Amino acid sequence: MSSTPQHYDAIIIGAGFGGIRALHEFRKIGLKAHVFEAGTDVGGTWYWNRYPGARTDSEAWCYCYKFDEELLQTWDWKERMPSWKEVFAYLRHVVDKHDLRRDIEFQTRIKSAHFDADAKLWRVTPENGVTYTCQYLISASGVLTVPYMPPFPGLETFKGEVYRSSSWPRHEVNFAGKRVAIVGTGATGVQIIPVVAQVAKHLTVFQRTPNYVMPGRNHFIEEEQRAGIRANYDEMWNWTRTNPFAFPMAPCNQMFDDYTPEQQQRIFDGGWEVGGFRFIFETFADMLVNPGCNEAAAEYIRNKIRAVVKDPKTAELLSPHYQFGLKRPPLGHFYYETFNRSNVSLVSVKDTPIERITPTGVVVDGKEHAADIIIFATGFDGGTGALTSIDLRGREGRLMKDAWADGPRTHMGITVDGFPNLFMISGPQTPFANIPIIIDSVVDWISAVVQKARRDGESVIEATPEGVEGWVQHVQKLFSMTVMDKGDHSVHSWLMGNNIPGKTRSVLFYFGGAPMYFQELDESVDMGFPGFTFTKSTAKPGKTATAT
Ligand code: NA7
Repeated sequence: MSSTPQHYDAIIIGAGFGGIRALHEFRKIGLKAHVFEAGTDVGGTWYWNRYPGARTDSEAWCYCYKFDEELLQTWDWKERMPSWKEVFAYLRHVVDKHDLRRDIEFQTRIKSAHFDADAKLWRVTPENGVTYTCQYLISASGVLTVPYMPPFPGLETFKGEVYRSSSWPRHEVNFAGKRVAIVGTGATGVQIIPVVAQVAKHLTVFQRTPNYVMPGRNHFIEEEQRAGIRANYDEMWNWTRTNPFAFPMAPCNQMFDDYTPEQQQRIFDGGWEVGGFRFIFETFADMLVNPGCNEAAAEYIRNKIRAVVKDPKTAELLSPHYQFGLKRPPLGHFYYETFNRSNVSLVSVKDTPIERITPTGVVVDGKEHAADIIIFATGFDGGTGALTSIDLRGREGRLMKDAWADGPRTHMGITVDGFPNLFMISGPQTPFANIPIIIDSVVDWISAVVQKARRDGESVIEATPEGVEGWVQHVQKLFSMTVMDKGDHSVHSWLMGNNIPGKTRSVLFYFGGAPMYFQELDESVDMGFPGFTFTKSTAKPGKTATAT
């Protein structure tokens, strides 16, 4: 057996939306790329999060790839917000249609990746212990990959069934006639609760912080609408370039203070009725920066909760009182209505946290809530978790975990100084926006910089510390303009990382809007990649050509 490790031009971690798009691109530009995927199939988020009620919060026709025009004209999306099954089937189809599966190695979780500065390559080792080498390392392991599980005492003594939303089993879970407990009321819990409530004997919801849940208003896509979507893709892609959240919606230019209170209500009504994120995107452009507008939106939603939930005490417990947008607002389908059911009870664990789990239930404030099944939907170490949870080392053995101890530091959300030839897809400090669209532009940028380096005979591409410092300052400044920065810092939000005990609250996303980000990517290419160094293949390590 040869002792020389298998070498690839590029190793891609993860076979979700980002990894698949990157593999397709690298093949296109003639690179030998290989994907390592922990699951048994492609899908990423849509492989793992197969819990009851799991569906996208984005509309199907823009939560997909742009690169395959034929597929856009032939794939039949069934629902406005597709279920996990539909997205999973779509991604499997893309992979098979483009014969990508042969370059994806499944059930292979990456344990470590070390940059070898002398050899100018990455040494990548999965959990199976076999080491591979590559020139370019692409992290496509997603925004929400590493689940967070609070250490509830006594969990190991529980005699019933335990499920985690982020690693839902492949078999059907039978809730009929069972007493079910669910911990967590984020976007995931909000999707699970109405579905399980319909079949469970009793559902007890343990809520720490209420969310502003907007109506999803999912529906089947009729043939006529489908034909309209297919005829308008070019226009839609153009809109995704001008919408702050990269959705195909005409830009909203309405400023809250330009309207009378009656007009403001009517505009909010319009956004609420049409459903989905349109309550944010199609009402007022200044909702996340104008405190008056933000509070009016928050009060509008609280009034909706009061109108739906019959028990005033439950309605009040479900009503948030922090800035709208501080936590990522979930979309619900009959979420608030579910709390009017006689088989559903809400237990607030805000002031009286879960004390322990017993063999037969969950104890809060000295009282046991009996359960046959417990579901944990307790969130993720978002943004940075995927990279800080593995042994990822750049120059001089520096760990990414240490480099980001006080929060992520990136250049354009794609690269990190001291970690040459590492490119992140959906990395921290990229826009908080429609993910497949951002992925598309990021992969195009990575492709452009790699092609430039290969054309010029340069083997190492690296962000400069100045480039990174500039980007960090930039994203911080953008964040400081939002209500999130001024908002209540005690409210946990994976958007800022403070949902994880001990994690520094920091700016994990770029809040300048997708159009400005796209422009910055385009300018970077046009200007020859400022803020990066390029090392010639023949040059001694450390000897670099600087793009200024
Ligand atoms: P989230 O939105 O981070 O929600 C996690 C939930 O778990 C949230 O309600 C937390 O309450 C709750 N949680 C966490 N720890 C505890 C403890 N110890 N006790 C009680 N409750 C707890 O994650 P999701 O998976 O729902 O959504 C993630 C994203 O996926 C979502 O935004 C979409 O982009 C898709 P807290 O709010 O911290 O008080």
